[in-house]
Amino acid sequence: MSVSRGSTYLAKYFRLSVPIGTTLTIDMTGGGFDTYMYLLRGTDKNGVLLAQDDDSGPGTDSQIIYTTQAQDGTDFVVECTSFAAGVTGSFSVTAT
Ligand SMILES: [Ca+2]
Repeated sequence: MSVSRGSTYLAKYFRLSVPIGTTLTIDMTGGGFDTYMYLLRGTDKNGVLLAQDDDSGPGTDSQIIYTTQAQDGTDFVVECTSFAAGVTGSFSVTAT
């Protein structure tokens, strides 16, 4: 379930660890559903929200570009979820 969007939303969480000052480009590509994505700082799904995105990628896909700041530390969590409740499907996520 999604901490950010509610219990009726699919959510998958991925941890990242990157140096301070890294510009992250995170793309979530939906397999036929409208994606939504959050970037949190911290080591779990209860981290502090840094950014969120609905449709900045192609179509209804999500993209977040974020440069990590000193106060963010080095640990981040990406929450991959859906725009609409009750949606399930496969997706791919990349961080570069
Ligand atoms: Ca979307």
